[in-house]
Amino acid sequence: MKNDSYILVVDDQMANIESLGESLADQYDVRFALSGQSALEVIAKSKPDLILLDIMMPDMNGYEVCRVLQSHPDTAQIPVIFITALATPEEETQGLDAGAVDYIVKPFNPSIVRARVRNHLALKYANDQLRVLSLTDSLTGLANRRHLFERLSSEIEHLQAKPETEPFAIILIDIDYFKRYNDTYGHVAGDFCLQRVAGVIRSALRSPADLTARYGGEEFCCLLHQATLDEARQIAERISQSVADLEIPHLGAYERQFVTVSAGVAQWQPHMAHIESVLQAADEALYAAKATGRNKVVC
Ligand code: GH3
Ligand code: MG
Ligand code: MG
Ligand code: MG
Repeated sequence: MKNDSYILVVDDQMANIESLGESLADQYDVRFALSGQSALEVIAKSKPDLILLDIMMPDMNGYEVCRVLQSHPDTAQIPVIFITALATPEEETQGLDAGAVDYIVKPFNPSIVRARVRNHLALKYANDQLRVLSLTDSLTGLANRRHLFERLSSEIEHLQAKPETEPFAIILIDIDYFKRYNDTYGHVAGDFCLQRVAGVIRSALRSPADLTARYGGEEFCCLLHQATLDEARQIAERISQSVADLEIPHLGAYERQFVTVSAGVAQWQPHMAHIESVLQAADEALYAAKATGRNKVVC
């Protein structure tokens, strides 16, 4: 069966590339690079699922390529298998220390290369799935709290490195009278309501650089990359209107009779020391929205 995994073979000898290609091309999308530098360029454009990497190459050797890949979060998860004529225990140890998942000595046996590639791809896919699961809220499919905090930390790191850029803003959104919704319609209907509200919030985002997370039970948080307070307020207003437009009946919501949300908006300020500071600012705004009638946005 043809697998669409993309494998990059890096070797300075065309003969090695050809024989590895012959062993793998019937099962995978195999591409090549003839030097470490050109491999890094290819990887920057399109991330392989696995890399077969020679060690002895002019200019930049395989150990160095592997270390560069390990040092960037975008490429650190790509499995690297060294495939090399260097056969001493010290050389193999050095390869594994550099971050490779496996080490094959030339001349290689094609069926062993195929088996190792298959096993490492299976492991990589399992790891990718685990990572997605660990960052996703299972009810709504939105990012979970862990994912939100990872992204908030990287936003703050980015701002510390480039203080001249526009900071991020956040919107905290809380469904109004949701306890009464559950009491009136039951938890299953409550879950369905959460999913519908989550869908509305997700579609209000501007770009993949923004993130929507389920922050707690019936609370959501939007992280808006490089957004002014006014931009964030407009997005929050749009979300609030779109939730109201769903017209989900809610007899417990007093005179409104439909599900609505309240939102608090805040922007990261240079004097803030912690993630919690900006969350607290948004939480105070949300509290003010709740205290002054709900179904509104406060900055
Ligand atoms: P307010 O307008 O002040 O926000 O009132 P509220 O009733 O929404 O606030 P409160 O925090 O008292 O209640 C939140 C409710 O959300 C309580 C809990 O039963 C419900 N909830 C939290 N997580 C879930 C969930 O996963 N599914 C369902 N169905 N309900 C949930
Ligand atoms: Mg070589
Ligand atoms: Mg709440
Ligand atoms: Mg609520």
